[in-house]
Amino acid sequence: MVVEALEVLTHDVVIVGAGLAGLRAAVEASEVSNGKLDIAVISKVHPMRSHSVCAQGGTAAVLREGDSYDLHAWDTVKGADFLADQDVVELFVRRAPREIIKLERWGCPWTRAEDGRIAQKPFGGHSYPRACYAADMSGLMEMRTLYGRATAYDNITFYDEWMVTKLIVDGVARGLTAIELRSGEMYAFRAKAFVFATGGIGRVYAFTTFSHTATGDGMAIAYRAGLPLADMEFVQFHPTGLVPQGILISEAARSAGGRLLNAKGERFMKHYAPERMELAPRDIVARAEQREMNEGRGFVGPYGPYIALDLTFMDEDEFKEKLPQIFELAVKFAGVNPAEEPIPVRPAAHYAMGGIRANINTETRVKGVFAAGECACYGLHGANRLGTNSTIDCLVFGAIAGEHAAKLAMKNSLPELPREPLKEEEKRIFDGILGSSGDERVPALREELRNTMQEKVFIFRHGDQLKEALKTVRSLKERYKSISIEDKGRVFNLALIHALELDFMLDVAEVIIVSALARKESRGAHYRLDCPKRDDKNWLKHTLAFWTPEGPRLEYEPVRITKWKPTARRY
Ligand code: FUM
Repeated sequence: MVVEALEVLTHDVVIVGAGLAGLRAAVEASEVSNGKLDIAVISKVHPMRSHSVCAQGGTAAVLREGDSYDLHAWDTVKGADFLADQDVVELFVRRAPREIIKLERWGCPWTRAEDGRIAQKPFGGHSYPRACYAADMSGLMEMRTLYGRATAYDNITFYDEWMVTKLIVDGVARGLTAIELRSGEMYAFRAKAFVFATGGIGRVYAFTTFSHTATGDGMAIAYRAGLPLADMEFVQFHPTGLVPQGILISEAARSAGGRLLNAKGERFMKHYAPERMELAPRDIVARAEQREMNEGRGFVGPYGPYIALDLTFMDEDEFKEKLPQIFELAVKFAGVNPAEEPIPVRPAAHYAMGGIRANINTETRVKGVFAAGECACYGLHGANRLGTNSTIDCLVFGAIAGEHAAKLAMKNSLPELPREPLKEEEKRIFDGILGSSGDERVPALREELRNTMQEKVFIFRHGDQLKEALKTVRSLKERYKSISIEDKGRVFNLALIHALELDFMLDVAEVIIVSALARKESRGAHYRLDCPKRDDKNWLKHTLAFWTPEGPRLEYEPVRITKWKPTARRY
């Protein structure tokens, strides 16, 4: 397709992001409209390179007699340290099973139990084995299934390797701008409804399980357009990032019996979560590991301290059958045969509980904009998400977003798209960023940002360190104004893409820090050494961050409690 720059491409529904939530939204929007709506899916990478393919462990749902919706909901609410909106949790657990079955019917190769039913395994913080899985490649198999399904509809157009840069809002959502990487040209998109399903922010940290593309673009774009970001102080650190790269070693390894050991050979989780041990919720396990290392009980290696994940009770054949991907990752990326020696791990940035504030129907505060999956915050995960509740979040709320976006698009007409913001955006990017000739370099600024977040906005936080981090991020924002990009070409200019991503990451990092600095308590994944207690009286509320030229302005919103009053959280 050859089109003029800033040509306006028109669809009924535009979905940004082609991971689990985006694809699920696309399929639902297509089905709800009986194939009548014209749907576009825009993705910075080919859909099968979306970060969702990296999900390993599984997808939670109530499928068996001994389990119940209330139990799944309770586990989620308690895991969330009571910051979850309970009406959202109740809807979520009820809608989860049908998503598993839908995927099954669409061809997802779920691992089977001996009786032929979909197998389920235990996961951290869940009181029942409710994680459905496809070996240790659950995300990949779910993505293959959904991508296959979505490409079967001829009313869904894929814009692969297109990067969205701006959301245009004027009362209602009016359009988007996006760069086609292949040509380097910018286009505008008009639609009646927009769904953001752009994933997480992991790359804001130096040590992360996330793909290089997880730079918080969608969150920053929505924030700049006036939508609040909620609960951004709550960043999940997964207990088992492979040392040295941070690649995910799934909790499935601990579900299979993997033990965490300190350098004294001690199974230290007995001091922190004596009942659940290695399968306590992630905030608790990650904090325990970090404490062990901080107090000198970690192993010392060429890449810093680490904890041993011991799975040597399995022989190589059993390992390769049950956890094939983990076996390969340990051998190829750490040089360790995990059937013979423990895998070196430490906590790695893994998930944003916060995101674009949305309601139970995934509607944001701007009419026509919906958000689903990790980039959204409808209050499902509160202060700490349970493992396997994320892929199912993408499926449940992706479907809800697709349905509501489709219904809106079927009854609304196309809003006018003003030309002025399009021209401004083109100028900002091509004259301002690509044309700039300062002496700052994007990779250097990005590394400083990621190291600052890693050192000062990590598992154990302190007000003084957060203030220092904020100062650094604000100075990086100033220095960003003097970057230059050596490659001035348009075609597949990844240097330009990295510069745009850094710009988004700086905004997201600032929101995380400002929200964390304001929250003077410890809850879930947010632990303040200077305020170590949970404080329900003052802080049982969601943080909302609004963009202003001076930095984020915070407001708060009450948590919706239906059945479960906050109690002490013991495991
Ligand atoms: O450990 C894991 O497999 C990760 C699962 C999740 O984040 O839900």
